[in-house]
Amino acid sequence: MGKIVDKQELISQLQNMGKNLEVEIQKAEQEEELEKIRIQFLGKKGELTAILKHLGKLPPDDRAEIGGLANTLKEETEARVDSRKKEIADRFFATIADSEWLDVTAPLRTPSPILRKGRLHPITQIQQEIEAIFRGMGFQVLDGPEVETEYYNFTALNTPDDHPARDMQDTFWTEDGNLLRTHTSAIQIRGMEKNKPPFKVIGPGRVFRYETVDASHENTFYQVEGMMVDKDISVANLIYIMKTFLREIFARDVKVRLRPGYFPFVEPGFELDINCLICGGKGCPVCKQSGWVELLPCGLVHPNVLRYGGIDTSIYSGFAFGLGLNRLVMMRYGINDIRWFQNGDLRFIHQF
Ligand code: FA5
Repeated sequence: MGKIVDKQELISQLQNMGKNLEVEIQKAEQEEELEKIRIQFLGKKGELTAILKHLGKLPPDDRAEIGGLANTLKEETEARVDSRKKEIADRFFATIADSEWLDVTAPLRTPSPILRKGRLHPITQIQQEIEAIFRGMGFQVLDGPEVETEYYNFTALNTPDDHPARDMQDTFWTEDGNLLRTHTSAIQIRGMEKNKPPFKVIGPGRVFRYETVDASHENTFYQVEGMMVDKDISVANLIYIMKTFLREIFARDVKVRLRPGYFPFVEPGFELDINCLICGGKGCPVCKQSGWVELLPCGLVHPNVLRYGGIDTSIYSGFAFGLGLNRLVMMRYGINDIRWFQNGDLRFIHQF
C-alpha cells in the first residue's frame, strides 16, 4: 500500500512553499533569477508538481480543496513574479532618471554639458562605414520607404498572402492595408525596378516587427540589404563578398559558419553566423549560450523574385543578403543588451 497522505500535511507543505516563494521572489535582483524561481517552484518538474502528485490518494472533497489552494498559490506567485519584475525595471529607470536630473533654470556651467559636441548614433556610424565598404566594391546605395505595400514586402518576394512564411515576421499593419516593412528585402524589388542587370546594390534602413523585446530582440531595428545580379552568379561570389565585408568591418578575420536557412525569396538559402565576439564563443545571454550569433541570412535570389523584378532568368542570376545592424554593433563594441540603442540615454551615445 502507498504512503497514507494527510490533507493537513499537504496544506502545510503548500503554505511553506508559499512562504519560501515570497522570500525568494523578494530577494531576486534580476529577471533571470525570477525565471529560475518560477521554474523551480511551478515548472513541470517543480516543487508544486511534486506536492500535487499525492492528490490522487485523497478523498474527492479534499482533492478539490487542495487543488484550489494550489491554483491560488500559482496565481499569487505569477502575480508576485510580475510585480517584482516591474519593481526591478522601475528601479533601474529611476536610477537613470536621478542621475540625469537637470535644473533647466540654473546658469550654464563652464564647460557646459549642453555645449558638448554631439555624436552620431553608433548605428548611423556603422551604416556609414558599411556604405563606404560596399561602395568600394562597386555597390550602389538605395533607399526605400518605411511604410511599404504588401507587394514589395511580401508578394514580390515570393511570399503570397497564403504563404506560411508570412508568419516568420510578425507585422505591424496600417489601417489602410499597408505595413511597416519587416525587412529591407523590400528594397531588392525596388533595386530591380530601377536597374538593368548587371548591378550591385545595398539598401540600409529601419525595419519593424511586432515582437516581444528582450536582450537580443527589438521591435524596431536596422538592417542592410544587399543584392548582386549578373551572369553566372554563384554561392562562391556570395561567400567572397561576405567574407571581404566582415574582415573590413571587424578589422580582423572573424570565424563564420554557414547553415542552411529558409527564406522564400532565396534558393538555396543560408544563415551565416559569426563566433560571438562578446564572450569569445564561451556562451553568454547575447548568443543565448551557444557561442554563435546569427548575423547574416543570405542566399541565391529565387528565380520568381527575379521575374517579379523583370529580369530574364535564362541569362541572369543573383545573390542577396540581409544584415542585422544592431547585432553587428553589439558584437563590435561588446554591448550586451539591444535595448540600449533606443532608450535615449545620452551617456550611451557619448561613448562612441
Ligand atoms: C530577414 O529579415 C531576411 N529579409 C534576410 C534575408 C535577406 C535573407 C536576403 C536572405 C536574403 P531575418 O528575419 O532572419 O531575415 O532577419 C535578418 C537579421 O536581422 C537577423 O540575422 C538579425 O541580425 C536581425 N534581426 C531579426 N530580428 C531582429 C530583432 N527582433 N531585433 C534585432 N535584430 C533582429
